[in-house]
Amino acid sequence: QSRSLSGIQATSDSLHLGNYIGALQQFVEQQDTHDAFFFIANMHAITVEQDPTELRDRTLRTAAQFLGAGLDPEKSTIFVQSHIPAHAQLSWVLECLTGLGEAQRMTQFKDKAGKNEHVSLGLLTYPALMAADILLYQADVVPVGEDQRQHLELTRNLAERFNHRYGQTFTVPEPGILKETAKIYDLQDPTAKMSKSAPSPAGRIDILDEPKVLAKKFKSAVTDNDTVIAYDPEGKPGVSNLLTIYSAFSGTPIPGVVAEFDGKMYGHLKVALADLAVESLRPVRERTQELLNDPAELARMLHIGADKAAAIAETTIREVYERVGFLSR
Ligand code: AQP
Repeated sequence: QSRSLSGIQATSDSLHLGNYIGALQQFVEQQDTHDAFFFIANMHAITVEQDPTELRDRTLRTAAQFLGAGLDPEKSTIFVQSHIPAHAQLSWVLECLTGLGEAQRMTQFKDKAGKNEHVSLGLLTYPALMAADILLYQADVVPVGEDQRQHLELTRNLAERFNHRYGQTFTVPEPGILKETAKIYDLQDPTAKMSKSAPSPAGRIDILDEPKVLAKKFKSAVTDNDTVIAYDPEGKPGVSNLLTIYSAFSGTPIPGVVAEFDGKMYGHLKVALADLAVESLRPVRERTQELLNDPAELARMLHIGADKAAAIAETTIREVYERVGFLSR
C-alpha cells in the first residue's frame, strides 16, 4: 500500500480553512486508501518564537482537531514530531547535503525572513527538517497545499542526492497537491493566501470559529463590483475563492457550483456558503471540544502513534548513519 505522510504546525489555537481544505481533508480521505502517517510539527513551530505553555497546549489542540476532522487513530498513525528524535538526526545529515544558496532561495524563507525582526538559523534549515520528516518514513505521497510545493521539490532533490552519493536509501516522494483547492485565499485580500500570520483575522476562517463569527466573515468577504458569479481566479479572485470553498465543502466540482448559482447575486452565494460552512464545521468543532476535555486520552493516543512511528524512523536512521559512515556504538 502506498504510504501517505504529512504534518501541520502547532502554531495556532485553531487551524484555518486553508489548512483544512488544502491538507486535513486530504488526510482524512487518504487514511482509507493509504498507509497513513500524520504528525503535529512542533519542531517546525519553534523556527519562530513560541511561548512554551502555549506551544504545549497548541500541540494537543492540533491533535484534537486532527481527530475532530475525522482522522481515526485506528487507521492513521498520528504523532508529535518531537517524540521521534530521528527527525532531528536525519535533518542534520540532510542540512549537510543542502547548499546555502539552495536554502536561501526558498520563497517561504524569504517571506518569513522579510517579516521577522529576528531570523533564526532554523527558519533557513526548515526545509531540511521537512525533508527529514518525509524521507524517514519512506513516504510515497505528501498531501499538502500549493505553498509547500517548492519544499517538496527540494525534498525530492535531497532524496535523489543522498541515494546517488550513498546508495539507494530513500523513496523519492510525490507531492499530493489538489489542483483547485491547493490554495485558499484570504477573504479580505483574495490575492494573498489564507494564513495564520495575516494582519487581520477577518479574512481568515478558523475551523473552531463560533458559527456566528464564521457566518459574518463569509458575509463580509471581498468580491468585486461586477455581479456575475463566474469562476475566474485571475479576473474575479474573491468570487472564485468562495466558489472553491463551496466546492470543497459540498463535494460538487466547481462547474456544478457555478451552474447552481447561475444568475444569482453575490449575496446568495455568501449566505449559502456561510450556512454550508457552519454545518460542515459544526461537528468538527464539537468533536474537537469534546476531545479537549480529556487531554490524558489524547496524550495516550499520541503515545501509541509515537511508538508506531518510532519503529519505522529508527530503522531508517540506522541505515542512514551506516551509509554516511558514522561508527556504530
Ligand atoms: N491558504 C492555504 N491554502 C491551502 N493550503 C494551505 N496550507 C496552509 N495555508 C494554506 C497547508 O496547510 C498545511 C499546514 O501548513 P503549516 O502547518 O505549514 O501551516 P502554515 O503554513 O504555518 O500556515 P500558514 O497559515 O501559512 O502560517 P504562516 O502564516 O505562519 O505561514 C500545509 O500542507 C500547507 O500547505
